[in-house]
Amino acid sequence: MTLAPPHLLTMYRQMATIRAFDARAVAEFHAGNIPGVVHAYLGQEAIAVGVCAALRRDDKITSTHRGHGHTIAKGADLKRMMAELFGRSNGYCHGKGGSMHIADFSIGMLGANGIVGAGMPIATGAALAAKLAKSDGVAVAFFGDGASNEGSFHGSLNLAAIWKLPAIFVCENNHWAVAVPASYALSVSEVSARAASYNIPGVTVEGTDVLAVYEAATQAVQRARAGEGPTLLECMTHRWRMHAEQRGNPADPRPLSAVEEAQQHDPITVFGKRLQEHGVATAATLAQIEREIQAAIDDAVAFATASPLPQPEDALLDVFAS
Ligand SMILES: Cc1ncc(C[n+]2csc(CCOP(=O)(O)OP(=O)(O)O)c2C)c(N)n1
Repeated sequence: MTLAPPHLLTMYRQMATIRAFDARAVAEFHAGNIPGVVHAYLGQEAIAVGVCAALRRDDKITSTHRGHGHTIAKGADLKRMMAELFGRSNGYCHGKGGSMHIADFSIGMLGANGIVGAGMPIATGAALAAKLAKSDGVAVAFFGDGASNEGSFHGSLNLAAIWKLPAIFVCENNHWAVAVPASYALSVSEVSARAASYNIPGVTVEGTDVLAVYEAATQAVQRARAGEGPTLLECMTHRWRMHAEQRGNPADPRPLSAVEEAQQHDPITVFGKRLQEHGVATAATLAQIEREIQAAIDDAVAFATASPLPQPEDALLDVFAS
């Protein structure tokens, strides 16, 4: 473990915060308190945290429909996020966007996105902007294995490659796109193999190991900042919940043995054990972090609940640029 203990503990705290946030979002959805959709990031926490730990605050990210983890890892405010999920006026989009439209430009979070694959061209544009501004900023696009079959993936990688843009394409391969297995939908066994078509590095890492993700992301970031162009980083992972929460809890169409197996190797529990083995934290330290996170999530839900609904007469506010 080459990182300093405070950094390691921050990574643990962020992973546990994402877990607690989305576990609560799932519960609040089924309690009828969240009117829109919730795509839980449970099980995938190590990817958002490992990648964002390699970034600066002014670096840019684009996210997906499953975006709470990326948003939290980039440093977003839990209260404004929860209020947005609740459709309340103190939320990030004043309650008009919901889970899939959260953005916070002040931390370089350019937006979640309900359109599969749509974050990649946006991140490519942000990387072009950084290059034209002669800054050493980088832009990261998170996306799923399903999105790697979209035209936006191929167009983005090609442009980023020919223009040597400081872009990092992070594929979260959880093996499923809704109910379609990657083993059916992908023409390759690993998404990273597609990097060869664009003459850029393609790397596959264990996406449940936050330090493995961090190391691979750090290399990609160094390469991008040095003007050497984009990287395709594929992180193998498992989605613990069904594609999206649904009223009435219908059965998950996937065979669940792989998920149950993955849950035996929970990325947060495994990382917590490693921290204890290396003397970075005691069980009591981790328990204290968990208590602080639970209090922060309770505060976020209380903030969301107390926040007023948007008013009908404000429907067109914040929709069009003035
Ligand atoms: C362009 C487009 N096509 C289809 C959909 C419907 N849809 C929403 S999520 C999803 C699956 C995405 O799978 P993947 O990219 O692997 O991400 P994951 O859900 O596994 O995180 C689909 C097909 C959509 N929102 N946008």
